[in-house]
Amino acid sequence: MNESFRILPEAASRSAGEVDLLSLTLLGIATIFSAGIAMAIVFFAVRYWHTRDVNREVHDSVRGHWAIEIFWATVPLLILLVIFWWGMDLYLREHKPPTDAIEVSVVAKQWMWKIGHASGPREINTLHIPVGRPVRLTMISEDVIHSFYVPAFRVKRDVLPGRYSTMWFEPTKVGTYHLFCAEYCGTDHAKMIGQVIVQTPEDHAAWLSSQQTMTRAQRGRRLLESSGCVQCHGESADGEPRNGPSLSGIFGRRVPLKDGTQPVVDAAYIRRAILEPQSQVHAGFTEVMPSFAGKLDPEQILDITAYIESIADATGPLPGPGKTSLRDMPDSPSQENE
Ligand code: HEC
Ligand SMILES: [Cu+2]
Repeated sequence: MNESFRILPEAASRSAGEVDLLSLTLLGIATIFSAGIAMAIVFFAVRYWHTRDVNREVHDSVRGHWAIEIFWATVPLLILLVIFWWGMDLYLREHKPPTDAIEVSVVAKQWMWKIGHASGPREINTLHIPVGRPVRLTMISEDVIHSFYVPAFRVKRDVLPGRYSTMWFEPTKVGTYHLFCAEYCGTDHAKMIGQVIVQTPEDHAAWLSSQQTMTRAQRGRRLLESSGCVQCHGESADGEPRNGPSLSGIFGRRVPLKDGTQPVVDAAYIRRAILEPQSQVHAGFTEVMPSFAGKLDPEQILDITAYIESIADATGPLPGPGKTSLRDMPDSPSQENE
């Protein structure tokens, strides 16, 4: 395609083509109707200019023409229903990430994007991803509302303080694409830009292994110790669980709460459990957990969440503080490297 002139940005994700087709269809339909109506106005104005003073009632022969009434009510209805169905279908597909998506966390703040990969590496204003794999972003802001926007992927989603938002896409072309903040967020909003670097799977694997970090889950495990969570959530010396519920095997399951509800444990549940423990008390436990608001930042909470997710299939209490080392951790790549 001609690089020097484009009406639309490059299309580099799986859904980009269909998003373009839908918006061009809408534009086409709107153009046909607007042009048709404008031409009819001009045509009738000219055609009937000389009869403008004639008494209308005499010539009003169109009134009560049922065929026409039904025609111009049903045709637009059908067109609108097709647009509605297509748009809704695409929207729903765009909002349901495939289960095998690569997990990436995004923490926005004035004025930068902090990106975290499940396998450990963190980057700022840059996102490295492999081509041909769906990527799911879990995003949160440290201050005001931002919006994560990658025009080449045709995706944009607000990044909110105090609440996770998610988004997914599947890049289809190797290359470097613009990342913008699409929500005015203060003085340097215009500088809150970055790059999405889509690599071949081999290049991406090489990039990941060149990064040499703990995985997010490993960092999360460390935080459970350094923040004192294991005091209550680990196992005591005599093997009895302590006064907090075990964090093993809870991710993705339902937990019974004191108020009778049974929410599913997801990232948002864990975040609330850490920041507002009194808001959702596990049935059968006392409300002794202190809030960690202001003590753990959003990235640390995401790391802890990654750890709890990594032990989603485990049973029993967390290993006690004395017994843990990184070697005991599930799927730790540093073991292979050693
Ligand atoms: C003083 C003891 C104590 C400490 C310290 C503590 N917790 Fe808790 N935690 C509890 C108790 C008791 C509950 C159950 C009651 C409730 O839900 O508030 C709980 C509940 C939770 C839950 C919800 C689990 C469920 O089954 O509903 C999570 C997640 C959690 N804690 C994570 C943490 C993390 C992460 C830390 C450290 C940053 C931590 N806790 C520190 C006592 C503690
Ligand atoms: Cu911003």
